[in-house]
Amino acid sequence: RLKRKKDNVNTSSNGILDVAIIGAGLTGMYALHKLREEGHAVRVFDRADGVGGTWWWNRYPGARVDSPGAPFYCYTFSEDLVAEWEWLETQPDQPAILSYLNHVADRFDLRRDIQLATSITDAAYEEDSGLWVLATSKGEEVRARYLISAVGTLSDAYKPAFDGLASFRGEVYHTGHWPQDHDVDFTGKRVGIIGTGSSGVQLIPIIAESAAALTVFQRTPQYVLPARNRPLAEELKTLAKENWPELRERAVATGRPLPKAQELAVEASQEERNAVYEQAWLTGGMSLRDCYGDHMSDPEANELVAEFVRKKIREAITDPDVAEQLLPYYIFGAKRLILGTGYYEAFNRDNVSIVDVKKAPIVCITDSGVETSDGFYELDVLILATGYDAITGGLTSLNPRGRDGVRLRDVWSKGVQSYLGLAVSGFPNMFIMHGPQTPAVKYPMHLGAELQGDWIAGIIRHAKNGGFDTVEAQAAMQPAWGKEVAAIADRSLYSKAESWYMGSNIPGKPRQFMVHLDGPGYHRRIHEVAESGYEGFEFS
Ligand code: N01
Repeated sequence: RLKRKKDNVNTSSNGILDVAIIGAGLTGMYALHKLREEGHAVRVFDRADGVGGTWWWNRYPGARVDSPGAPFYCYTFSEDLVAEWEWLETQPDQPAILSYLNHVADRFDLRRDIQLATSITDAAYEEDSGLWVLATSKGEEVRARYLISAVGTLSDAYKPAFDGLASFRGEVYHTGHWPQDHDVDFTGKRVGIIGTGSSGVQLIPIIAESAAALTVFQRTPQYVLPARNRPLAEELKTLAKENWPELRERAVATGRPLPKAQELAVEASQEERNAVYEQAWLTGGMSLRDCYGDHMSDPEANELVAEFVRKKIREAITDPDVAEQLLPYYIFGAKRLILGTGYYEAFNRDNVSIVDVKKAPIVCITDSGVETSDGFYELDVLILATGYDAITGGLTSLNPRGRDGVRLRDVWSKGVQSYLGLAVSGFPNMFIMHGPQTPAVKYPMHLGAELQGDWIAGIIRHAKNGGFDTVEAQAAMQPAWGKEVAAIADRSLYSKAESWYMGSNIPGKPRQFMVHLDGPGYHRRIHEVAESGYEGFEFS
């Protein structure tokens, strides 16, 4: 556990920060580094007791990175950092990633401007002074010229409002709020887990090893690909360290550091395709999705790969009825693909059972277990692997107030409106990193944070050099931006299923594909906007 440093808070001489950043995850940490380099007085606030954001919170056993894995799941801006850090496995686990982020915090001396264990409880733009006024959980008032949201894309844990949840007398955990101070012991216990997204899938085989009984409450079956975590090959380590600038350049231009397959599944013979699929299945990670170029654009190709996975599921599970329940029938990859280790095999164990809560929904939670419409399951431990109010939840739960006291949640009540996903009209001097209508989770996260952080530093510099105090997105730019993001999504298969990308996992949330799916195009676009003198922004 890290101790908060209370000294050395960096404000300008009048006690006003140039920039307040919310979130000390990988995004906020880069923004701090960059903006401090530019000479700004910056402070980062985070509710956690340590840096690392999602990797600080998600300590459940089995948490590991999924795509793209090491050595590419890292910052790209410093070749020295790349050279000095040793990744050991292809899919580093949560402790490994957290120690990397702690290393970065020390290496770039970030901690002196990070205030931990502090939630921002209110954020309001003050018209007269042109400042953001923040209230913290410590009772402080903080004033800053600029506000940057780096609150994370999967940080606002979603707990369904099950009737009776509070009455459950056993242990209850949400995967995103796993206990920091003790290990959870499943030995000999009757454990229930609701949710089979990435978090549930990573946890299930581990719980199965020690629990007396594990009941998996599944609403939607998933496509789970083998992670095949293994020691990272020396050649890959060397390749990365020796060619970093070129790899980085390719990642910026294409969204991936290594070349992507161009061949089309629909053009391959069945024999060729099967050989490619089998090899990709053996290689693990996201190889199966990426082994052909048309899986996520052509429904026919998508069905070919989907059927291959279904075949693998049938082969992995001994009981055909159980296998049938685990077969997904929607578009492969439209819900985020999952990397698992021994997930399907766990259902062959005598102590693991599956309950289909789409067929027989959960009615309530009682003091001793879960009641569905056709049965009761007595439990000692209940795990909610029920996901997040993704992409917007971190910011809408803060619900900042812009001009005239208007609340962001009201502005977004029928769907997100933004310009470049970076700014919202009516919220001057507020920038959002990895927010909705940006590539966020569909582009390398660290690299995306760096490019957005550099862009924000650029617009602040532009304002300062021009003698302006206020920067604001023009309302007229927003509808076109929204249409552009939606049009890209419509051309892909990602928007053709229910998923947290669409907001459909949260009751009442407007359905809207929230991710800009052309990451490289997005970054070219925001660069052009900067080059044009920030077209679409008003400086005053
Ligand atoms: O959450 P999810 P997650 N009754 O939203 C079910 C990243 N991540 O925490 O599919 C019953 O994917 C819900 O059912 P359905 C990764 O990007 C990365 O697992 O909506 N069930 C689903 O099964 C991932 O995509 C890693 O029908 C209910 C599950 O809960 C993202 O985080 C590890 C329900 C939620 O799945 C989120 O993953 C973990 C209800 N009322 C996560 N409500 C890495 O390895 C929800 N569900 C990097």
